[in-house]
Parts: sequence; structure tokens; C-alpha cells
Amino acid sequence: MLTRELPTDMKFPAANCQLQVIDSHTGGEPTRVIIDGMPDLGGGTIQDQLECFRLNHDWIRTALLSEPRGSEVMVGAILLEPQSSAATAGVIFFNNVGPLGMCGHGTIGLFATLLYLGRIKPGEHLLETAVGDVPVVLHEDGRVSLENVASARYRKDVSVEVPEIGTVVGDIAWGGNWFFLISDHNQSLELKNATALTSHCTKISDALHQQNITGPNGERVDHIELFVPVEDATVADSKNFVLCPGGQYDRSPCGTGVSGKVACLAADGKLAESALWRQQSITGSVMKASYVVRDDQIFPSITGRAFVNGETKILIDVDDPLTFGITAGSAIANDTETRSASE
Ligand code: PYC
Repeated sequence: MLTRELPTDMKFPAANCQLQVIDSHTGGEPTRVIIDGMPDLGGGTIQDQLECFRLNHDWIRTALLSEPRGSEVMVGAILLEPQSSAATAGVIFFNNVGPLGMCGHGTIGLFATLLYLGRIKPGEHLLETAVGDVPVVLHEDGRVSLENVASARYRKDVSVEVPEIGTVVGDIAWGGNWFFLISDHNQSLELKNATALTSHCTKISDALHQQNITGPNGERVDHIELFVPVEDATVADSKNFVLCPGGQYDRSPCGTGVSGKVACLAADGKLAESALWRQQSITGSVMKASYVVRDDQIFPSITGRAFVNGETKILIDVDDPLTFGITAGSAIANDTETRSASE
């Protein structure tokens, strides 16, 4: 249930409209790709279009990822015409909080979607994202490999005092999003503990924010990642639990989180260039990873598989008080007489 408020300055569509979406999941984590019906985002770079989406069309995000139509667990993706003729597509990812720089599971879901639509063939592709171009390989068997943006550990062994928990020590890393990676903890990473793990990681996330522990330019470290060794080494090398910014946990191992992990392993000399790392998620799904070094930077590669599981025409009825999602005070926020139109 979405209990956050709609932004007070949110703009709304003036008339009823429709959006065509394809749903998929990557290791349990859903991706909802908008393939038709998007308003014009004004052209320009992916960053320019992301800014236009954020300022003028945020209603699409809440309408697609909130109850009663959607789910806050989903990551949304807007399929865009690429800027460069060398690229297959452009994309803007978003979640229940706002636009997302990069998304590993979402990239895998997007390529499964393009294959399902018959728009691409197995082979090499390039995807334009808000944080840079991402080379992608669609394999004959449907698996997708992506070479993520350069990833790096920013700080090692950072201590944070967390109310009700005590001192927590973790690494801060960039893998397309900002992560706090914790291996030393007393949590049991079992799916049945997901609510307790969410609460534990939320306390850590709040403490990092309150104590102003950030990325190098003040970026919020808004993904929390717990690790444990796996019992069965034939399946994976490590198991994780990843809390995303909007209070939802990733059902997949989280492609950008795995990238942050690989960058930390490389920095510690625990994973050689091109060696395989298998990261298992809290739901049991596995992504394979490795990295290469170019210009002294670490570029992780992530491989996974997504399955298309829905094809939907989303109907936006501006008279429906919950068409933009159930929110705190949504009956008032969604009142047609108090909305300001975006077009
Ligand atoms: O797979 O990178 C990812 C991701 C980020 C947030 C949810 N999934």
C-alpha cells in the first residue's frame, strides 16, 4: 500500500489517456516497460528527457507503480528512441520514489521485452541510460548480459551509529546507484524474515541520511545491502538482501548492487579480473557477474534472465480519484477540481 503523499506540485494530464506496458520479472523483481502512449519528453539527451519526465509527468510514475493498479515493488522503464544510431534504445528507469539512474534487473527485463516484441535479435546492443551507455548482449537462450557503468568502492569500513541496533560497519560503493554494503551483521537472510530485514535496513538507511554519510558529492546512499555466505557453494558465492530507496526490497540480487559488490571485491583483491561471482538474492535467484579493468576503472558485467509475464493497456481516467494511486490523503490530492494539468 502506498502511504507516501503525492508531490504537492505534481502536474496531471488534462484528459483521459492510455499507456501500453509490458511486464516482466528478472529473478522475481518486476519491470514495467512503457512501450506506447508516453507524452512528448521534449527530445534532447536522456538526462534532459528524465528532467522533463520528473517535472511534468510524475503522475505516470505514481499511476503505474502504485496500488490499486500497480505495486511499489515494480521498477518502471520508459522506452525511448536512442540518440545515437549505434544504440538499440534509450531508457529512463524509475521507482516508487522517483527516477533511478541505472537498473540491472530492469535492463535485463527491457531486453526480454524487446525480444518478446520482435524488435531485436540475439547479439550485441547498446542501451542509452541516464548514467551512461551500457553495452548489452542478448544471448540465443534469452539470457541477457550487460556491462554496467564504471563501478567503484568510495569508502571502506564506514561506521554508523544506528538507533536500536548500535554500530554498523559497511562499505560505500557506486554501481549505477549508491550502496552501503554490510557483511558483518547478525541478520538471518531468509525470505521469511523479509519484514524484519526491511525494518533493520531502513534504520541503517535513516541513520546514514541523518548523519550525513553520503557519496562524494553529497549523494544519498539510498540502497542498503546485507551479505551472508551461501550454504551450498555449487549454487552461488554469496547471498544478499537489498533494500531499495522506497522501502521495498529487491527480489533479484540487484544488478547495480552486485556491481557495487564486485567493485569492493576487486578493491580488496578478493576477485580477479574476469573471474566469476555468483550472487544469490533473498528469493534464491542468481545473477552471474565478473569485471574488466579499463583506464583504471572497474566495469562489472551482469548476466541474468527475465520472463515476460504481462501485456497491459493502462487506462488513465481523470475522474477516477485513485487513478494516480492510493496515497495518504489521495481522495483530496486526486480531486479532479484541485489538479493542475501538465498539458
Ligand atoms: O537491478 O540494479 C538493479 C536494481 C536497482 C533497483 C532495483 N533493482
